[in-house]
Order: sequence, then structure tokens, then C-alpha cells
Amino acid sequence: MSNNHLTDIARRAARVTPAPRQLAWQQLEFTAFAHFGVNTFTDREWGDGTEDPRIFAPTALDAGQWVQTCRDAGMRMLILTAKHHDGFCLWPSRYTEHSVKNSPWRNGKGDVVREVADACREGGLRFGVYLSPWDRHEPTYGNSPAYNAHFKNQLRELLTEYGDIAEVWFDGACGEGPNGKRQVYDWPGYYALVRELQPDAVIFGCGPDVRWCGNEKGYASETLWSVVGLSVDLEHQVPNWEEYHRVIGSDPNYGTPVRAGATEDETLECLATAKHLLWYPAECDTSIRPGWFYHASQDEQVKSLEHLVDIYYQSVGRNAVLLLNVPPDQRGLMHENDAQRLRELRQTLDETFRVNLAQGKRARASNTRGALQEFAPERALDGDPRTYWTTDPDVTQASIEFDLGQPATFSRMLLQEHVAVGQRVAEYSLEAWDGADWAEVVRGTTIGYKKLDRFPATTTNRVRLNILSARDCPTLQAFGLY
Ligand code: FUL
Repeated sequence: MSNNHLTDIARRAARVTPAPRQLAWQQLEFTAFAHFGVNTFTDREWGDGTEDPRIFAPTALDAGQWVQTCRDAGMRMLILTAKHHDGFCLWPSRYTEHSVKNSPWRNGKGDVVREVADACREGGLRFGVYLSPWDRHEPTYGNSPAYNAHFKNQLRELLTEYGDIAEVWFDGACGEGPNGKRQVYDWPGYYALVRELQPDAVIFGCGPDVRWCGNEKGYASETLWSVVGLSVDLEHQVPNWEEYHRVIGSDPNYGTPVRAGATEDETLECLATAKHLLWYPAECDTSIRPGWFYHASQDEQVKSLEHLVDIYYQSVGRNAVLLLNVPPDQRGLMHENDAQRLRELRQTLDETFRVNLAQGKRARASNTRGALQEFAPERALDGDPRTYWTTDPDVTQASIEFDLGQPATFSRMLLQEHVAVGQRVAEYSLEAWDGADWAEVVRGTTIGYKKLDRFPATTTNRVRLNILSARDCPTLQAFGLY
């Protein structure tokens, strides 16, 4: 393909912007998942739907403790498994007997969804729901129209009776019902209901707002564009889980099948064949333990601090949102070992990012939009997410020199584009002045909402950030050295 074509598609992709709900979601950065239900009591990962509701008997459930644990970790949202594949509902749904209302917990008068939603609201966390379409208990499952109506009734309960919902998490798993037929999910109908009742909620997974990062290890790919190309028509977007995997989820670059490690030109060539360009940011879900549900046998297998720090850098630090699962135990509490590890993680991140050595320093850019103060490079140092540096239109390569005054030692860099106007930077490098010359410290590909780089400790009084290539004029909302 000619260069003009690539420039054209690059420009188009760079101008796709997030919906307000997607931007608000991205700004949460670090979020929590709580897998809780009958599996917590049967010590399984997947229930088959035959579980007796009476086994659901947490002895000391305290949603406030969950929220405190998440807050201490710096997480900003909690997503609860309101119903997992076993079909057991953590709220007293009117549409099934398979729920907390037939459990001994709170004498059958309890509602875990309500307690967690309320605790989140009180504690300043956003609240989200996981509702598994695959339901191994519900007799109508497999009778597609009947089950779709049932599922929408349950979804409506959750979206109307528990206040603001920030994210609706749809797992795409799908099986056969008792009639031997495979359920056909009414995805467009589910999405329409979410839009109608909770227009600010993002829909994850088999949904239009947030895509899966492609693994359950918590790692996003190094090059991560929030704009993808869809090779199917939007009306038919994600018609079923297989299609979703084929189109979106089977490759770490997503969208039109771009192979992992593809060059920017190869990626653009793929985008050029797409039917639609779409802002479709990535979420990394993983568990703090080997399983999604709590198992006492895994109490000593909580991920190490080093592992969690790594996950953080490779998810939040790679333009994705991290959704870390912390499964409540049979008491109905997040376990001490998990809580302790999360505090360690927060402490490490706080220590690392406490002082931005570039904050308030002088900066000089090779190009600034209209030479205006409004777009000066210092805007990347003012700590204000509404302001940013940018270049004149058509300038896609530029550099900013930061004068640190005194020699300073750092080993981490933070970069943020102003993604409200689109994602643009395709490659960048950081150089340090060694007294005689510039020496490269680190080089990276995409930035997006947030990029964190780690490198050996470097001491200098001057650094230079080079935007080596961009899909359109680059923006920089934040720059930090730590
Ligand atoms: C998967 C489910 O099958 C797992 O049990 C878990 O809920 C995970 C987050 O999604 O598809």
C-alpha cells in the first residue's frame, strides 16, 4: 500500500475518540473483581447448577471490609459476580428460587449485591456487576427466547435497584441447556437494556465498550492501541462468542487480525481493510490467587509482591485497566494474606511515584501548536489532566527537552497522552544528557492513556523525550520521572 494511504488511515484512526463513559472507566486504572458464590463453599471453580442454596452460609460477611481492602490497594471500582455459571444469584431475584433467599445467610433476607453496592457507595468505590449469561441451573436455558427474556429480567433488576453501575461484565461462555440445545444469546438486546438503564456503564467482554486483553495473566501487549478495526458490520458486532474470539480476542493486537509484534505499517495496513474503526480500550483481568474463587488450599499461593508490581506495570502501565480479583472467603471476608499483599503493593507504588522529579521544571519543545502557552510543554508537568502539550497540525515528530536543574536519579518514566482527542504516538524514546552527548535510556511504542517504563537508574540534569512517530500531531498530558 502506498504511503499516502497509510498516512490517511493513520490520521483516521488517530481521530477516533473515547465515549465519555470509556474515558471515565479508563481513569479508574486499577479495579477489583470479587468472585463469590456457591463455589466459595463447594471449593470449586465452576458449579454445575445443582448446588443446594443452603450451602451459601458466610459466617461474617462484611462488604465494608471488602471495600476497605480495595481502597487500601488504591483500587477504584469493585465488580461482583452477581451470578456465575452455576446460576446462583447473590441477590433475591424474583425470577428464580436459586438465590440467597433460600440460603440460611441472614435468614434468607440477605442481599449481597445490595450490601456490596452500598458499601462501595459509602466507601467511594464505583460498583460493577458480573452477570454470567451461561446459567447451568435455569431450566429455560437453551430455549433461547425464553431464557433471553429471563436473563433480561435479571439484568433489569440489577440495573434498576442498586444505584449507579459503572461496568457490566458479560462472560461469553455458552453451553447447552437441559433441552440439549445451545442457547443463542440476544447480545443486542442485552446491550440495549444496559444503555437504556445505565447509559454511563461500560459493557465489557462480549460487548461494545471494553475489550479483553487476551489472557488471564494480567499482561497487556507492549504495543496497545485503543483503536481497533472491525472486520464485521457494526450491527452484527459480536454476534456470538466464537466470532468475538475470531475478530477480537484471538490476537493481542485485536481488531482486524494484526499479528502480535506487527510493525506500525502492518497494523495500519490491517486497519485500512477494516469496515469500522472503533475506540475499544483493553482490560486485563487476573486473580491475586491461582483460582477465581476462594480456596483455603491457596492461602499460601497469593501472588508475590514482585509479581503484582509486574502485572501493574504491564497493564495499567501499558494503556490498559487492571481488574484484579480478590475472592472473599467462607467467612465473607477478603483474606488477611490478600489484604496484606495489597497493602504492600500500594506502599510500593506510592513510594515509587511519590516525587515526580520533572514536576514544575522548565521544558522546551521543538514545536508547539501556534507557539501558544496553552499548548506549551510545561502543560505536561502541571498535574492538570485537562491541559496538554501538542504540536502544529501535520507535525508528527517532535521532541521536548526537560531541564531538571540539579542532577537527578530516576528509573521510571510516566507518559500520558490526552486521549480525549485520540491516541496518536506510535514510537518514542527518552534520552539523557551525559555531559557531552545524548544517550538513549529507553524506547517504546504506544503510549495511550498511561505508559510506565522501567529502566536502570539514570542520573542526569537534562532529558529529552522524542516522539519518533505518531499517527497525527502528538499530545502529552503528563510526563514524570521517578
Ligand atoms: C471466565 C469464567 O469461566 C471464570 O470462572 C471467571 O469468571 C473468569 C473471570 O471468566 O470466563
